[in-house]
Amino acid sequence: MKAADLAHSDKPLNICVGFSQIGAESAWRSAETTSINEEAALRKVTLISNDAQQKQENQIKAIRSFIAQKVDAIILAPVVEAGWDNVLKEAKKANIPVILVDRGVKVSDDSLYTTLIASDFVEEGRMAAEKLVAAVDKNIPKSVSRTRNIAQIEGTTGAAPANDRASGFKEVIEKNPNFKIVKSQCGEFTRAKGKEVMEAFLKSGEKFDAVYAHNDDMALGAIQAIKEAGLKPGKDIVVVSIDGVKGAFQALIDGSLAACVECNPLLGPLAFDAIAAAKDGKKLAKQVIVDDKAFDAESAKKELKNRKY
Ligand code: GZL
Repeated sequence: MKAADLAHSDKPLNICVGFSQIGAESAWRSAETTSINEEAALRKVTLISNDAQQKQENQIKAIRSFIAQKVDAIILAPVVEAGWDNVLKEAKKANIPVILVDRGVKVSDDSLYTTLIASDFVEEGRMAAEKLVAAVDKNIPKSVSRTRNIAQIEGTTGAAPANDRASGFKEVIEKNPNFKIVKSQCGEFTRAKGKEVMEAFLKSGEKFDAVYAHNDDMALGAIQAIKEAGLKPGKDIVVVSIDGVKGAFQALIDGSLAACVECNPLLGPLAFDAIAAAKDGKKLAKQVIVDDKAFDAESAKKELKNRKY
């Protein structure tokens, strides 16, 4: 089901919803939190929020607390894919619908959640790979036969976007025989860790033609490390990332970022539309797919004034 097909209304819901958020690791995450908070106010929803500080056990505790408080629905942004069966069974037993936002889960029975509202991360990885290959081809003529070396900075280990963005990217790179991922390490979706990982890559003595970061915050950290090493991002090393936050748009415009695949975090309206549908007994598809598009310097210049995050 596409996000556009989810019925929308601004009518007040007058319900209580528990929201288990992963944390505040990136600009994208903060934008998502704001979107859910703002939409809750608009829809007259009492929102009980919990910031799990990146820990699954905190999310499980929060969900149990929401169940004890007999909330009408739960919104969950699951930090990792595995380990949710038991607590989601408790929510189901309490007849509380669970709406997953922005990351999926791997469960034994998909009736344990109502729907997942998220982008197609595998497709995001494919799009990022296509943009990276095109950008490197601009820097290195095809007549140069050597392997183009790629460094990958991964998102949180076990998280759906990290797993899927890696697999979509790999699928396309494998179709380009003279491109190779020579280094890959977790940067935890944060700018600081992304910079640290890139510094270590650069100190390893390996030569890189490109960096693929699973989100903008890690890409911006990597760009900082590349500059501090006396190299020119965009020229010496092409950088491509995913999210589409304002900082990335500025990097596209200044040329340090070659391409960025948007992953829309403004999921508040969709989350409450899904809750309204569930409360009305409507059947929802297991995934509501949020469409993404890729940006480069040209399109970023045009679009920057419209960006909300
Ligand atoms: C994607 C989301 C990811 C973003 C990161 O839906 O889960 O987590 O890409 C965020 O910026 O930290």
